[in-house]
Amino acid sequence: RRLEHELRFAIAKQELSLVYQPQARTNSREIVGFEALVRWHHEERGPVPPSVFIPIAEEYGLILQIGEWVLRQACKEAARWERPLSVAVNVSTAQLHSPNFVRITREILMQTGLPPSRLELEITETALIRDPGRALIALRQLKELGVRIAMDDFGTGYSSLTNLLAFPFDKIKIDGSFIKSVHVNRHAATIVRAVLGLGHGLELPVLAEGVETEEELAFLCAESCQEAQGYLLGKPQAIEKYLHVTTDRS
Ligand code: G
Ligand code: G
Ligand code: MN
Ligand code: NA
Repeated sequence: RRLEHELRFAIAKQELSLVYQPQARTNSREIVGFEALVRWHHEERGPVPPSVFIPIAEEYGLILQIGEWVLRQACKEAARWERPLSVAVNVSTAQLHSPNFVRITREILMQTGLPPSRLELEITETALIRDPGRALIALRQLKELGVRIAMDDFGTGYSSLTNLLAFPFDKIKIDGSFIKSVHVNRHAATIVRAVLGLGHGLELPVLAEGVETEEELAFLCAESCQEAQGYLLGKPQAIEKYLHVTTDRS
C-alpha cells in the first residue's frame, strides 16, 4: 500500500501523536515554552518521520486535516500542563491560506480553553509567498485573537527583511543551519550577529534553533540572544518527560 493512502487513515487509527521540544532562556536555561512536533507511528512500518509524511500530506491534500488535528491536540494538551507555558505549533502554507484557518483556530481556543496568549504559531517565509495579501489578512486576524506569530527557519527563505517589516511577527527563529556553523565558519557567526541586531532594532525577540553544544549556547548568551531550542536543552519527547500534566477534565 502507498504511504499516501495509509496517511489518510492515520488520524482515525490514532497513529499520530505529538512530542514537545523545550524552548529556554539562554542565560538561565529556564524553559518558557515547547514546540509541538507531530509523529506518525505506522502499525507495520513503525515511525515515519515528518520530513517524509508532511510533504506527502501537502501534495495529496491531507495537510489541512492533519494540521487541524495537530493544532487541536496541542491546545488540548497544553491546557492541562501544570504550568502555563507557551506552546508553538507549525502552520503549513495551505493552512495559512485556507479561508477557514482563523475561524478554526478561534474555535479550538474556545473549545480547549487555552488562553490565546499561550499559543504561538510558527510560519515560514515560504508560506507567505503563495498569496502575500491573503497571508497578511490571516496573520492580522490571528493576532486579533491574541495569539503570537513566530517566523520559523529564518534565513533560509526569500526576502526575509521585507517580510519582517510587512508581516506582524512577534519573534524570529534563526534556522539551526546557521547555529551549527557558528564555530566552524566565522561568516555564520556574522550572520547570526546580524539577525540578533535586526531583532534588537525591531524589538523582536530572537530564538536560536538547533543548539547542540555548550559553545553555541555561550556564544548566543554573549550575543544577547534571548531564547534557544535544540538537543542541548532537550530533544523532542513526550511532554511527561518535561512536565506534570493534570488528569482533571472538569
Ligand atoms: O519533527 P522534526 O523533528 O523531524 O521535524 C521535521 C520537519 O517537519 C520540520 O521542518 C518541522 O517543522 C516539520 N513538522 C513537524 N511537525 C509539524 C507539524 O505539526 N506541522 C507541520 N506543518 N510541520 C511539522
Ligand atoms: O523546521 P522546524 O524548525 O519546525 O523543525 C524542527 C526540526 O529540527 C525537527 O526536525 C527537530 O527534530 C529538529 N531539531 C531540533 N533540535 C535540533 C538540534 O539540536 N539539532 C538538529 N540537527 N536538529 C534539531
Ligand atoms: Mn518550527
Ligand atoms: Na525551524
